[in-house]
Amino acid sequence: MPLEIIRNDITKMDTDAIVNAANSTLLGGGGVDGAIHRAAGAKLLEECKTLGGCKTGEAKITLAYNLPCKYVIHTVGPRWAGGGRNEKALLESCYKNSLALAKKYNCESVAFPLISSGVYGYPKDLALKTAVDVISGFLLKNDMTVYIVIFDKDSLIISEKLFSDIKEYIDDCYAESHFDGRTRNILFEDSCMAYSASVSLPKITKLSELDSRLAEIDESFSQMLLRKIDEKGMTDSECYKKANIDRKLFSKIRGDINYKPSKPTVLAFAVALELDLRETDEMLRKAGFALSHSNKFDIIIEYFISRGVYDIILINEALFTFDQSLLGA
Ligand code: AR6
Repeated sequence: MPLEIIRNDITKMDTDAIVNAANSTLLGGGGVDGAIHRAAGAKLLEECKTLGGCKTGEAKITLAYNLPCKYVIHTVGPRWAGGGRNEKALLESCYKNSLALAKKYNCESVAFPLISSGVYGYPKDLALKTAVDVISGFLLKNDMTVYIVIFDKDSLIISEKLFSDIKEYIDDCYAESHFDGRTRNILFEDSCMAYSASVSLPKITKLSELDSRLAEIDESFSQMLLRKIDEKGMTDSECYKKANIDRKLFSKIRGDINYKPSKPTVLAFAVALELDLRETDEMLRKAGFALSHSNKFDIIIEYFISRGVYDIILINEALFTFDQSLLGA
């Protein structure tokens, strides 16, 4: 997945580069800055001393010494002062300049902390939105895997209103699924008994009959995906980028008519193609899956699709908040 939001300690990331939320001296500090310097060892500070500091919104690169990554990109986020002091544009610059440096150093993967959202006081939801907007814009034109690493377990990413709406929807769906489940089982058992009493199963006696049935096989997942891309007037790259699916995986799907995708991959394409619930269900069935009210992941996806909300980043933030795997590869 080109953009992933994960929970981790950034010093453990073995991406090509990690980004440090530093201060303008570049000589270390608290928060993620302190953690990175501790894990990298004293040589990082030695190299930082040669850089002559860094202005807010700008970025500088060093080696990573004892860290598992190759480079550390140091950027200085703005202090939050209520939003009227150009904070958003400065924070955008942090991401843009860091990504440009990562690209210049041929990094294929880079991990960001939520810059400015700790000591510098930037509200976490706004900080995340800016991070996602800038990174997504960059990924439309560049191939790179970018991680946003969230450290503190309890940081609520989506708004409280959306959180409580989704929670209510999940509770309702669970209740409904348990009630339906019981009803459906009874009906199913009854109908099985009636069926076995009255009907003898059709027998396929000859191999040629089996052949002809197999010849009537339905459109595959890969065929449906390519057909829908055409019908929606999208290019392949518009579709896989919107789905947050990487180009290599898309090529595999395109080249293999019988490709078996994972459920999150199918749903990522359904969201990118803005399929309604019926079409989403059809696409899932092609890959052997179905939406179920017995798990939170499916209910959350259904919540968004049924409301016509196809913002994959917002959906992933909601999935992340509810501890579910994300859409995409
Ligand atoms: N891995 C990932 N994220 C982390 C980690 C970690 N190990 N530790 C903290 N965070 P902050 P700022 C998160 O305060 O707001 C320093 O003293 C943290 O939960 O590190 O840009 C500098 O020297 C928060 O969400 O950076 C500057 O003086 C995010 O990283 C000042 O703080 C950023 O929090 C910079 O403040």
